[in-house]
Amino acid sequence: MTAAAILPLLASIPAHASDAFPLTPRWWLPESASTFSDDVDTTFAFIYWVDVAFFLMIVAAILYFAFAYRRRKEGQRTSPVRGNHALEFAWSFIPSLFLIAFFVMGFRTYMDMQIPPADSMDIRVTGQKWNWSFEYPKQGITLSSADGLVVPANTPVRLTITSVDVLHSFFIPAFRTKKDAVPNRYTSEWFEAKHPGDYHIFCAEYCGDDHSRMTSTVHVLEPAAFTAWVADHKAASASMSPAERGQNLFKTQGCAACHSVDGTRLVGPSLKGKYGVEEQLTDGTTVTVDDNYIRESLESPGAKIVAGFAPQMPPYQGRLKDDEISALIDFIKSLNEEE
Ligand code: HEC
Ligand SMILES: [Cu+2]
Repeated sequence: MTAAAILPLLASIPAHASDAFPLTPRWWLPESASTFSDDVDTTFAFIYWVDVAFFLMIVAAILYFAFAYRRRKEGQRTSPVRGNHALEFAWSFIPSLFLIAFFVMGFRTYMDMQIPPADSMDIRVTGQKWNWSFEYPKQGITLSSADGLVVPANTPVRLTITSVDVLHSFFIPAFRTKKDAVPNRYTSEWFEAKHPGDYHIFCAEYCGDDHSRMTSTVHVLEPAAFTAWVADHKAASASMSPAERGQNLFKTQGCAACHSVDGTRLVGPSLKGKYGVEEQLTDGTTVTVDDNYIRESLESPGAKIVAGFAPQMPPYQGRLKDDEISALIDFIKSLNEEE
């Protein structure tokens, strides 16, 4: 077979590999919910079944040869094999056709996954111990892990991902998409969800104590429902009091991952009823929890460490604006009134 014969053969591998290969084992994979997830599964399944076939052929050959050429008499030798060009050509050429097919299928899907369409909607994803925050630059909305990532169906969405502390990895199994969140660097991934629904988000990079709780959900809405949601969300945030804004920041800035507001001890102390209380510090001194102490806790958390806790809090210096710090203080204050 010449190159002229092989090229049309390769071109005939369908762009959407899933159309060509019906043996994809859907039952052992997560739901396939993005425009390229079927292709990822099919590429995987094709490689898998080819491997199964070769495995069986090789094991069968091993068993057959072991039996056919077993030593029958003491001192018996088999005649030496001097080589067989036709056979050697066949076992090099046929597998290399499979390798080329793996490459073409994999490369096409990889390029699909790497290159977001030009009209993609942008969302920023920021990982931190142990929260994902989702920022919609055009819509002016910020969401936390607890809110989830809200996106329209049948619309390409491009995520620009980073981390403020350690390595995390943003993983949506149903969309077959996963990218590292790296401090001081942006990575990106994109997807187009095929239909409305809720899908898991995981952090796929071990990142400390509460790594396993660094989960969230993608809420895929019909495009019209998404537009309505954006309008509702903006109206609701416009009418928020400072304490309510603080409550929102408390979620989107990841405070809620380490601080409860109901008295439960997490990685950090609960902030319920904290305001105005005398706090015992590790160096034996005490401090009153007031506006200045809270501000200092945010800007340089290492300055005063609460007794019984590890210095795990990340500094928020430069990440929170003045009015955001004030809103957070108002929220922490408001936790006293609720009692
Ligand atoms: C990665 C976990 C983590 C995150 C995220 C975090 N904190 Fe903390 N925080 C701690 C820990 C642990 C302590 C106790 C040790 C210390 O004093 O540094 C603490 C202490 C504090 C204190 C002092 C509490 C006291 O009892 O005196 C305040 C106030 C506070 N954090 C507020 C916040 C706010 C507001 C945010 C979000 C902007 C936040 N923290 C984010 C872990 C965290
Ligand atoms: Cu993580």
